[in-house]
Parts: sequence; structure tokens; C-alpha cells
Amino acid sequence: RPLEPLFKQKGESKTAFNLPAKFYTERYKSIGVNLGSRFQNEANDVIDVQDIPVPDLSGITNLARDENFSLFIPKHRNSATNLINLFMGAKNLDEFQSLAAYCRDRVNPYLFNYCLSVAILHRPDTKDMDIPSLMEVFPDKYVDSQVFQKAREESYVVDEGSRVPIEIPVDYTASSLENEHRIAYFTEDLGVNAHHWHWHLVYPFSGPMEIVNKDRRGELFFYFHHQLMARYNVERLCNGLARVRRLTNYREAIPESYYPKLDSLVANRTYPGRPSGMVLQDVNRERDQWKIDIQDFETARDRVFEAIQETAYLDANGIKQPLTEYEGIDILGNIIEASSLTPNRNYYGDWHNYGHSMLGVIHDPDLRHLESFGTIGDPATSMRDPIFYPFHAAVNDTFLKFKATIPRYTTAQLGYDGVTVTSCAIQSQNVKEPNMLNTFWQQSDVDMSRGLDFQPRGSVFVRFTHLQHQPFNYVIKVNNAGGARQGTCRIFIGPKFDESGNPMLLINQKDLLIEMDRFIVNLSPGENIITQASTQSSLTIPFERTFRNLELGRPTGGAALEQFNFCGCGWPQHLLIPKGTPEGYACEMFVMISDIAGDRVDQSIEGQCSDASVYCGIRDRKYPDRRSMGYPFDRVPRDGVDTLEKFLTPNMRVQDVTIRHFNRTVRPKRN
Ligand code: CUO
Repeated sequence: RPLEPLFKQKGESKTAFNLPAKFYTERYKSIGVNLGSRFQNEANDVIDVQDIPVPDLSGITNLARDENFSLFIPKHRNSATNLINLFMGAKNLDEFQSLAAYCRDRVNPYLFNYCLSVAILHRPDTKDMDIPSLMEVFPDKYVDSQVFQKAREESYVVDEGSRVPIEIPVDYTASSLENEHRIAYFTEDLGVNAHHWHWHLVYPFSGPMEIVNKDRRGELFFYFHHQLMARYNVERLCNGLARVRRLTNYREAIPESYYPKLDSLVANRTYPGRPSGMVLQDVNRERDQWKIDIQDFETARDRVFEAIQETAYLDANGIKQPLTEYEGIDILGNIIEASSLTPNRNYYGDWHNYGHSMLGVIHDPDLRHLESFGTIGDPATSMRDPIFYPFHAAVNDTFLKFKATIPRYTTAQLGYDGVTVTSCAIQSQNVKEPNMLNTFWQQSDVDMSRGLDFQPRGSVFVRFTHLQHQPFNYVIKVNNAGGARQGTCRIFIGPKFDESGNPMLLINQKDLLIEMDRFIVNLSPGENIITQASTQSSLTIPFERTFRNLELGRPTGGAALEQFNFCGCGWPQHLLIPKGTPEGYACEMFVMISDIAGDRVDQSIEGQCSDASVYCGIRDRKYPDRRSMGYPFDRVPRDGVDTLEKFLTPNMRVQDVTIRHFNRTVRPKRN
């Protein structure tokens, strides 16, 4: 029962759906046009869709087909919950396919895509099916709008074999007058934005409980975004910018501005820009059935602070419950986001989601201009906007305030008796000096033809420029004074100096430490040499999987779909390390072998994608590490420990490493 072709919009699919007559939409019923098979002549496959009773879509089609869609807007969220419930409730695959085919021509396309993806990810009978990346279906959320006009021309005028890729300039959203633009290579990176969308798809905050309620999802919401912020801040430091500010005053003018240069192909509208100096206002958008005051936003935040101060929250019955040492962070994550697992939405509200949505309509809070939300209002595009970071810095700081209230790790909780890390080093490919990481620019091509709103004959490539690094190995020497045993190797990298060039204090440095890899090692008695390739990192997925239909150097022409779902969730490998500087950016690498007794989660992960489990977890399984996420840096260091050196127990080691940036561009091989 193929579902994948249902993702296709506007007829680019080669699969036609033969629909029962009662499925025809009102507009075409009278003239007998079956939208599902309107391209039947060109179709390779024709699928007969099973006749089922027509479902009630009234709580779903209240979002018009030509509106932009955001989960952060309550009305849209309700429509999504209704549609996911409908898809999840289908008794079998035949019925699911029929429902999806019926809905496709009636439901808002973004909403449809999201709900179909969520349902495929979570239904037991479709878990192994492919879902295409959002970038493939809706490239308009990722790519400069000027590209589409050029793509149209190229595909109409030039034969497939002679087409040249359409290049997206590096600096298309702003000039160098805008300081924030120095790190646009990170904030506008296609892979980063695709990953952020995918993370939120795998961990939806609303919908049926069986899809929201995943192991430690509130804690992972914290940790994933904490790591995003660490990575972003280090990119800032590499580019001569200070760590990002926190957005704490909701009544002050907001200096961060952004003009996204994106057009929504579905809504046929340009994503609104935001000039510097805008001020939040109370929101009252009647068409969206949405009303929220700044006061509500402030109250939600203040109540979270109150819970942290008391290390206890009020449950739905108004009874105080403790925020405990290990589980407290998970509950707090669900309260702050807020997800459907929040214990008391009436009291705590939706702090984080309010932020995205209110900032998203700052330009038209009462809908007088009939403008949709800005990029911050949608997880697929929000990381592009510089205001994402001051807002998420404030959210992250709140989590860290809670972490500062819980007991510090003792040396006994950090150590591993008889295990000594005697050395650790990085060796980059084709680089003589050890502990030297090299970054540079690379251009890559992505085939956008599947998501264009016209039907090109064959591939249309878009060429974009992204950061890349020389692949490298970690070489870690470990002495084991005991018998054969296991441990977890945890590797972090962070800046050695602050903005002023002073050595970093651990209390600040710990929040900038980027996790690079985490993997279980087998230790033999005596000396062990562990070699781990950067490409094997349990955070990342390879470039090809981020972009999936990409075929470097060749026209695609119907590239086979790979399993995408959880396997498609992962930090893009090309951004594993920060950019560094031309003169060499000084970092410290931290390596630890932790005691497996405190790490191990007894479960089988066979047959499951676990390539990027650090940020994404593993489908249908527990998070594969029992420690608090971020261990050993999730808590304030013990008394008297103010540097990484002093933090060390024998099972840890620190090594200076340098990240050097070469301002040159590697172009795709086919030119
Ligand atoms: Cu991922 Cu605010 O949660 O963007």
C-alpha cells in the first residue's frame, strides 16, 4: 500500500490514485475529474483506492489550503491533532491509504504533509515506510525564492543533460553590514534547518499521547536545544561575536532583524521580514481564533521560575510535587515547551511555544494586514531568524538554573576505578600535525525537482555552499587495571578562551562544550588504543542522508528512497565541528570513559536506527544512556573546581586542539 506518492503535490508524482467517485472534490465532481488520477496518462502506477465512508474533516479543513501552517498556533495545532488522530485510527493500511488519498486534495498541504509524516512514523504497520524530507517536498521553506523562477526557466528551456545547477549565493539574505549575518552559514544551513524540523517531527509536542509520550522527551527537548545553543555560541565566538544575549524583557524593542527571502509556494506569499526595533504586542488574531497577551507570556515564564526556586511544581490538582534530581529536568522540559505531557497547562501555560508564536506575528499581531507568521513561527524555518537564539538562550538558561539547584557530581560519581585515560588526540586526514582540525567551504548540489510547483522534465539542481571539515580520527589510549569490561567514551570540544582572550572558567565553559561523540568501548586488561572516526559520530548522519535524494555528480532521475524516518534524524555531519578561524581557534577536547554500571540501559536495539541517538534517541526504545543528558557537564562543578584540568578524575583527559579555517571552496566533482 504505497503512501509515499501521496506526499507529492501538484502532479509531480508518477503514481495515480484511482479514487471512488465520492472522493472527488466538490469543484470537480460535476465534471467528473478525479484529481487523484489526473495524470494517469503519464503515470507508471495506477493504484485503486479502497472505498471507505467519507470522514468528517470539519475540524481539519478550517485551516484553508492556501494558508501557511504552524504548530505553534493553537488552531493549527488542533487541526493537526484531529488529522493525526484520524490517520492513527485507521484500522489497516488500506483504510489509512484511502483516508490519506481523500484528505490530500482537501487539506492544507503543509498540515497534510506533517500529519501524514507523523502517522507513518508512529503507526505500527508503517514504521518501516519512507517519508520524504520536507526539503524535498517543500523546498520553499529552505531555499531563496529567486531560485524557483530560475529553475522554471532552466527546466523549460534547457534539455536535462545540459542543465547547470542554480547557485544560491552565500550572502543572499543580508550584507556584511549586519553582524548577525556572519554566522548565516550556520543559521541558514539547509541541513541544520532540516534537522531541527525533523527533531520536532520525531518528538511532537502535541497529538495523541502514544506519539508524544516518549522516553525522556522533555529532557531531550532541553538537551538537544542546549547543544544547539552551545554550537551556535561557539560559531559566534569563531566569528568575533560575543555569546548571544538572552531575551528576558518582553516589552523592550527587539534589535534583532531578519528578512528571510523565502516565498511560501503553498500560500503564494512572502514570509514577512522584521525590522530592528519592533516591540511585542498583545496578540488577537480572530481568523486564527487566537488571543494571547504579553502578560500571559510573562506569567508563564514567572511560574516556571517559581517552580525552579521551590524545586517543586504544582500538579493539576494544585498539589506540590518535587522536581527531583534525575526526573525533574524531564518534567520541566514538558512544562516549558509545553508538550501534552505538561502536568498543569492551566497554571504553567505554554511558555516556549508562546515565544515562537508571538515573535512570529510581531509584525501583525491583530491580523489587520492579513499577514502570516514569520520564520520564527515554524520549526522548519525558525533557526534562520537571529531572534531564535536570544529567545532560546533564555529558555536554556532557565533549564540551567534548575540544574544549578541539584547536587554536584562527586568524584565517586565521575570516576571509574582502575580506568585511566593516558592520552587522547585528533588526527585529521592528510594533515601532518596532530590535534589540528581543518574546515573549509564546500559546494553541493541538491535535486529540487520533486518539490517544484511545476512539472520539470528531469532533475533541476540547486547548488549551495556549506561548511565542511577534513574527516579525522580520535586516538585514545586507556589503561585498564581490571578485567575485561566496558565503558562509555564521551567526547566534547569547547573554546579555551572567552571573548576577551582570558582562559575560560569551567562554570561558563561547560555550557559551551559541544558533544562530539558518545559510544560504548570494550576494554581489555592493560593498555587499549581506541580509534574512532569522526564520520561514525553518534550525533550525525551523513550528508547524503540529510538530503536523501542527492546524487553528487550525476543526474538523479528517480533516485531510490532510503529509509528516512528516525534514520533521517541527525545532526548534519558537515557541521560536526565549528568553523574555527584562519589563524587557528584554540579549543579543548575532553575525553572520558565513564563507568558502564551507571550508563547501561538493558535493551536490544537491533534493527533500529541508532546512528544519531545522542540527539534523536532510538525509535520505540529507551534513550540509550542512563546518565542525565549532558553528563558530566549538566551540573555545576564540585567546589573548588574552576577549570577543566581540575575537574578531571583519572578516567578523563583534556587535550588542546586547534580549528583552522581555510577560506577556499571545494566545488562538486562534475564541473
Ligand atoms: Cu526547536 Cu523552539 O524548539 O525551536
